[in-house]
Amino acid sequence: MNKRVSMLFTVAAVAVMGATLFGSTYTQTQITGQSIETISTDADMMDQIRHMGGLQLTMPKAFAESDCDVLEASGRTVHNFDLYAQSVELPIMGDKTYSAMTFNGMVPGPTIRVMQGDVIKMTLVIPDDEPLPHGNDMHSAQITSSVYESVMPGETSQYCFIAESAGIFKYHCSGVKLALMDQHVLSGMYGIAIVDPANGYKKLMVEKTTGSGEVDRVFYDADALEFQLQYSQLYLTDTGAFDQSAMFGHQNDLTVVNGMSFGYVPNMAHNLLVKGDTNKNIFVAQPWNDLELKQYQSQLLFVENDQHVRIFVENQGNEPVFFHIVGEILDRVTQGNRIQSAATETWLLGGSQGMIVDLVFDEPGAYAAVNHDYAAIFTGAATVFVAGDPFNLNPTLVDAGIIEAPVPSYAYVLGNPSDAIPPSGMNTIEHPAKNIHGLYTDEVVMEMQESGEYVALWEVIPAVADILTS
Ligand SMILES: [Cu+2]
Repeated sequence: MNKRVSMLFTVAAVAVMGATLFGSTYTQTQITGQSIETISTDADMMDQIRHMGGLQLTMPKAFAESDCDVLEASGRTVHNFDLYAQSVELPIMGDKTYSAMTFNGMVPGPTIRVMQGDVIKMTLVIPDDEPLPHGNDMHSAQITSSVYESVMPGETSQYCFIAESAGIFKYHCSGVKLALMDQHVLSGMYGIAIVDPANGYKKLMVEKTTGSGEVDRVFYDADALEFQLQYSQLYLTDTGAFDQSAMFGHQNDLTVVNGMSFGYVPNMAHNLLVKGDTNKNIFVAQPWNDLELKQYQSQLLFVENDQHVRIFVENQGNEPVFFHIVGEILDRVTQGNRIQSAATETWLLGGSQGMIVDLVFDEPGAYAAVNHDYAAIFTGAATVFVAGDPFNLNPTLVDAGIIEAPVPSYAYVLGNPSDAIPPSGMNTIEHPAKNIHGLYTDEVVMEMQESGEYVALWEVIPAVADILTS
C-alpha cells in the first residue's frame, strides 16, 4: 500500500471510528463513499471532512460531575479559568508574521495552577468578531468529552471539574467539531494546567561523592524557583498561513518554546553587560535582538547556584521532545505525581506529554535546555539558563550603582521572562523580578505594564547603557 492510500485509509478509519463512537450523523457509507481517486492531497481530504461538518461529539454523559452548580456547592476551592479566543497576526523570526490563533492574545495561553482536589471552572468566550468557532479540551479533567464541543462566535461554553490528579496537563483548542484541531493547536491554541500535589512537592535528593569516593546524599527543601517551557512547531506557508501538507509530512518550519524560536537567548542588555556594547553579540544567533521588538526581544533565564529549580515541561507539538540541558543532569523527573527518574541525562516527551524536572545548577555558567533533536535545536529549541555570576558582573554593577551589593543571579538586575514563569504554588520561591517577554499582543503588554508587576526591559536597557557607558 503506498503512503497516500495508506494515509487515506487511516483517516477514513478514524472518521468511521469517530462516527461509530460518537454517534455521528455521518455513516460509514457516506465516509467511505468519498472516492479515493477524487482526492489529490491529504489536505484536500481533510477539507472534505471539514465540509461534511467535522465529526460530531455526542458521547453520553460520564459519571464524573461537570455541573458547575453542584461542584461550586461542594465546599471545594473553585478557580475561575476564563479564556477567550483571538485570531491575530504574531511575529516569527526574520521580520515576518504568521496567522496565530490564541487563547487570551498570547501563545501559549495562560497557565492555571490549582491544588489537587480543587475545582476548575472553565469559561470559554468566542467574541462576535472572531471568525472561527473554537473549543477547549483540558487534559487535567476526567469528564465526558462532549463538553469540549466547539463554540460559535458570539457564544460561551462553561464546564467544571475536579482536578483529581496532580501533575502538569495540557489544554488545547478542540477545533471545529474536531476538524481543524491540528491547525488551531499548532497555530498557538494551547496551554497548561499545573495541579500541585495535595501534600506538596517532595524534597529533592541529589547524590554527591566525597573525596574519598563515598556517596553523600544532599537534600534540598521542596521550595523551588519555577519555570515553564512548552514545546511546539510551526508549519507555515510562505505567507504565514497554516500548511497542513507540511504537518502531514512532519516538515515543520520552526520549533518554538513558549511560542517563540530562540526566544531565550542573549539580548542587547546581556551584550552590554558582557561585551560593553549593546550590538556586540555574545551568542551566535540573536534573532530577537532589538529594543524595537519590545516584548519579543529575547531574554535569558536566570537562576542561582545551589538553588532548587523546578521546570514544568509540556510537549504541545507534533514531534517528540528529547529534553536535555547541556552541561547539567536532570536530578529528578516526575510525571503525574510519580518519580520516573533520578540523575538522568535526557527525558523523552511524546506529543501531549508533560513532566516536572527538578534540578540544581551546581556551577556558575550558561546552560542550554534543548530538544536534543538536531533539527529542533537548529530551528529554535535552545533555551539558555544562566546560573550564578559566571561573567563576574557583580563588581561592575555595584560600582555603577545599579545594585547595592553582589547578587546571587542576574534575575535581581534584569528579572526573568514573564512567559517562562508559572503562577505561584505552595512550594514556590518567588522570582526576584519579572520582565515582560512573550508572544503577546500589544494589548496584553499594556495590561501587564499597567499592573506594575513587571519590568519593561526595552525601557530599562537604554538607562542601564547610559549608566555603564557614562
Ligand atoms: Cu480553535
